Amino acid sequence: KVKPAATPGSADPAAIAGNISYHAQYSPHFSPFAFGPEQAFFSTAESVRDHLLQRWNDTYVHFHKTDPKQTYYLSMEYLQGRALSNAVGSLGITGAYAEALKKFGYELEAIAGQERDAALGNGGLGRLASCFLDSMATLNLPAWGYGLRYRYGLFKQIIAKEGQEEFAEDWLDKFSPWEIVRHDVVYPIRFFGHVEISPDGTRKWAGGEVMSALAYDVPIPGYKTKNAISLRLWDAKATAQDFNLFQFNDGQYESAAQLHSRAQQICAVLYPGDATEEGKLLRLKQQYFLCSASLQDIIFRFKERKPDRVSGKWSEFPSKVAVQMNDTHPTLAIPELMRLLMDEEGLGWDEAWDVTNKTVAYTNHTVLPEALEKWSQTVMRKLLPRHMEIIEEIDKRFREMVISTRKDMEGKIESMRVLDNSNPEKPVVRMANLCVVSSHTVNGVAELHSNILKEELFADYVSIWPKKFQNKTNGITPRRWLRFCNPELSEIVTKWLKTDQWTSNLDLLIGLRKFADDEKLHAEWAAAKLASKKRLAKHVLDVTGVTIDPNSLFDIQIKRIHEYKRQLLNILGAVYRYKKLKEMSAEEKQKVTPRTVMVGGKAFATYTNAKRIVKLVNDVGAVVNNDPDVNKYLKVVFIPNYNVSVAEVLIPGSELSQHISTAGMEASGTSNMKFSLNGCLIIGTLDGANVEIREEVGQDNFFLFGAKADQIAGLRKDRENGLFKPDPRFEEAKQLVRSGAFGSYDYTPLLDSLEGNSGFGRGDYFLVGYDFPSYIEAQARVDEAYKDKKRWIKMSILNTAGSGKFSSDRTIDQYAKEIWGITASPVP
Ligand code: DL6
Repeated sequence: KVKPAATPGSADPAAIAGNISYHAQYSPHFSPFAFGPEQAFFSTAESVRDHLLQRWNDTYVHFHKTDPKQTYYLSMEYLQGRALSNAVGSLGITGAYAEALKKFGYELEAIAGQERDAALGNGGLGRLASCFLDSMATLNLPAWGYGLRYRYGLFKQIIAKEGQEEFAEDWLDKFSPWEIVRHDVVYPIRFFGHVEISPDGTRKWAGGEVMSALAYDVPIPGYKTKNAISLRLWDAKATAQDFNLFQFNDGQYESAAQLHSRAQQICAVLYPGDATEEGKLLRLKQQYFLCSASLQDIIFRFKERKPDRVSGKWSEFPSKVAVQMNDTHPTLAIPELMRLLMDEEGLGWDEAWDVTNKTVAYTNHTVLPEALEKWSQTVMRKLLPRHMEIIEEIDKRFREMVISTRKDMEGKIESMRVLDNSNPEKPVVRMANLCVVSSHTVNGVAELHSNILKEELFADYVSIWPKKFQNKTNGITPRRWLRFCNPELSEIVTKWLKTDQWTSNLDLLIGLRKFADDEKLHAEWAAAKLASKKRLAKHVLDVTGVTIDPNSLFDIQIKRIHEYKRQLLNILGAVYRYKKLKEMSAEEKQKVTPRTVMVGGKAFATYTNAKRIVKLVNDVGAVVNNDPDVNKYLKVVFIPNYNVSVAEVLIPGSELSQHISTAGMEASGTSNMKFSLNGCLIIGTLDGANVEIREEVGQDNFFLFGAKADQIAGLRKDRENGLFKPDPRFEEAKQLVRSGAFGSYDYTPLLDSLEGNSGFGRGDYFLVGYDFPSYIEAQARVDEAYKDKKRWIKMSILNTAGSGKFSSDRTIDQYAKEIWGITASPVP
């Protein structure tokens, strides 16, 4: 009934309602005359997009005119989650949109819940990239993100009888209202072919197959600023010329559209399985596709902003462009920039190398050997022959440089080289080494991790380039991860700090410390937590059918399932707790702190042990939750299909969260920061960012256990030498699982990975057994602390108060100043 009116960008509820109605009628995606919640979501999102478009255009023009140095963040992953609440919140029009939707009989929250998560990422690395975009926009930085527009996001996880099953996540099932296809931003991308040498000796890549990269822009609004930046996602397509009409009419449908089908494969899924050669080739194609399209676009913009740059001003490039490689996945940006500069723009090697080196920087996100990418030289040469030549030249010049300047390092050269030819059957390119050799700066993502990089993984390079290595402790955006996902707690924070400025200056949270004993604050804090716990309990009931008690301690571990993250330690701890409860008298049970243990996360489809862990959590839950002897005191729930929007419900309702990786193995972790910000206590090891969180919130407000990073190698050695004596409590827990108490599934291989003396994945490589007793003891301290409500709430307040450091605004400000050399450029 609301009159349609095309008044884009208004903040008046009546005008907004008219604009929503306008989109429903004149940007229709559904049959007319129905306006259910789904239609309401798309029309509302399109109406919000009008605001974003205006800002995006203004920002583009402003950057064009002022020509600042700009950062381009290259990442194979972005975990954007839902965008509607974040967009209206950032634009300061949440209330106006809520009121407008009321005119149609809808609540904003319910309409926002219609949106599908954009899950173009896998875990922490992808979510970090999304938090970074939010901070770049909020800090008015000239910066863009580049990624791939995967047709299907990270798989949908369903828990069936046999455990996790994976299904395609159809986030584009209808369409995404946030993306804007740019039909005029198209670049050619070549694969295969050969290198042609012209008479003057110049080399050029030719032949092979060429497809197109087409840009889709997702506008990213800054919080309370006019700036909106771009997440530019590339899609692959072939043209009509690549469609063989003759073959098609001859009934050869598949071969007629071969290139079309190969183009579709490129952006079909994130991380296609790479067990086969085809899978490996596809992943390499994806990486190159991202790098080539992005660099062509960056060069285009460099020239567009000052057309006289077209020739001869390449030394200016690094003063106008910074490229950040998010892990090694975009490493091909290095040889691609070299190729474009030399083969397309006519620069010589030295000049091209100087420009490339001053432009690119690399962030390392893991020290796990299996995650350090290595590509077969044979595959690389076949797919990207010119790039392989360039990589060989980089390798050769690096060796020569070391030999001529650092005689003392000669013995180290082989392990530092970009090319690893140690296995003549399978020579590989080491992508991390290529990044280190070619970048001006390399950083780790938490202090401990950066120190491990400097002292172990990259120690040899440090002696050559001591200034190249930095730390940039990760951060999270306080807008999504407190302001918007936890409105109750946000209001209390604003009320007690007497300002809402903490949303863009998180250090202000420290002001809560002086109220940590205030009883009024305690009452409000407890009420907010209870409201979030009830919302969480409803989610659990909806998705699992299990009823959980909001008065029990909510204990959560949510992250990708991986042996180093040790969900197995958590679940064996719960098994031990269950066993002890079974042995207790009714009277003894009265003294127990009731607990709900929740675990969520996806296991990579081919990671068998991770899938067994998922199954075990589910099996333990099925027994414990239905055991009337204990289920008042313990519930164990597996939260299916963990993603960003599920995290937004879980984190506000959490009281204890587990960050319990084997020390030295989790580069940083970022959910630890989100939990702590929301007043949740951490039980954790001294690993990744836990170390810094504990320093900031205070040792008394963190439940620490476990071996330290510098003990791990020695402990593994001890095990190999048969010196490890397992604690009887650990044996009891494993034995109960082996006994079949949790069903008939065969857990022998999983439990056997905790036995024996050595080897990756065997011999308890992740030291679950070693840390088990101190973990159980730390959990007992948690139980005791929770009984004292006053103490617990104080600790909770002190966690929030100590979270200021972990704003991604702080992280991005440091990248901007210390790596990129860019400054804020607010739209006037
Ligand atoms: O830096 C973001 C994130 C860290 O918080 C995690 O600790 C780290 O595991 C993750 N790294 C990756 C890279 N691959 N692996 N494994 O996802 O980065």
